[in-house]
Amino acid sequence: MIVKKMSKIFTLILFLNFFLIANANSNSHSFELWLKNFKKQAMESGISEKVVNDVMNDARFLPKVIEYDRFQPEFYEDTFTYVKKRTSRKKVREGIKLYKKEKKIIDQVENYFKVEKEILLALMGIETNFGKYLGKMDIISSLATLSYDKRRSEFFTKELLILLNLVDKKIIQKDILYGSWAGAFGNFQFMPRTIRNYAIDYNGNEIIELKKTEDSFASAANYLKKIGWKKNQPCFLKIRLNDNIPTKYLNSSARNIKNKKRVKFFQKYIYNFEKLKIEKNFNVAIIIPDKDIIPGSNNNSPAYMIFENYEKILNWNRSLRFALAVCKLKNDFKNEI
Ligand SMILES: [Ca+2]
Repeated sequence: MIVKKMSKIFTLILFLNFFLIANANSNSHSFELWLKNFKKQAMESGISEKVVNDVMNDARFLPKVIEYDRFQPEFYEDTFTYVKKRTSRKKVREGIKLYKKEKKIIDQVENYFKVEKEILLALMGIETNFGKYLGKMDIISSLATLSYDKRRSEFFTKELLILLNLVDKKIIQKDILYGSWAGAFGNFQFMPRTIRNYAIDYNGNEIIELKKTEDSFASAANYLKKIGWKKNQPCFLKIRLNDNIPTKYLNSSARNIKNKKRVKFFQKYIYNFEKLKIEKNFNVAIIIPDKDIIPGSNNNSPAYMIFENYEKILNWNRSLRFALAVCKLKNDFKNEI
């Protein structure tokens, strides 16, 4: 079964490579046409001609970006593997090391924004392994490629326009725009829209430096605060479900968390509920993240009770397992810092 699935994936990759090579020539021609139209659109939206030309003249079509977009390995990992890979002991040790080095500024940010240092460290650890994997892609070309590509053109065109606007206003410097293949930037992997809405110049030197501790931690804290993260509130709890739980109470998609109820409502569906020691008035939902990802998985396991803070991490990145990994790492730090 696994061999069969792997060979299918392999065939898909082969096909994709062939498709990409076959399309490379026609792409470069129509990409130039797209670029011309995009520059016009950017100027019409009010961005100065100089910045549009400065920034966009080096934009290239990057076939690798399309390849990454179509085949993202993490979509195929089960929850256990996904979380374990991203929350290793090594990662906890590295986070503590960073905290000790930058204690003064991180404590200051925690107190000012009322957002725990542990959740900030966890997000940075998951996003970039504490600044070690910031990405080396030319973000302008990544965003241009994804804007030109049909799949999510509208979304990425808006992101690219926002980024040009930030450069035009001298909030972000063009020369440092290297990051992930999907256009995310800095220690916490902010997309342009997130930079515009939540990033701040914390040290007051008039530019936002998201690859540096001061501005990046303050911006991440500001973001969490603004979307409603609540300090010292729980994020998730691993549970064992009884077989009698109706499937309508089980969420497997991060898009829309449904059927939120008080903890006490779910009591009868949870094995050994008394041992959980949880306040019964919290508003919670139940998730089973493997269901839509792993064919033939046991529908009721693994299962988690999720709280309001968990949903804030979904705002940050709409993936059930991403939010679990972040909150698990946060708890690991909590026990050790
Ligand atoms: Ca700054």
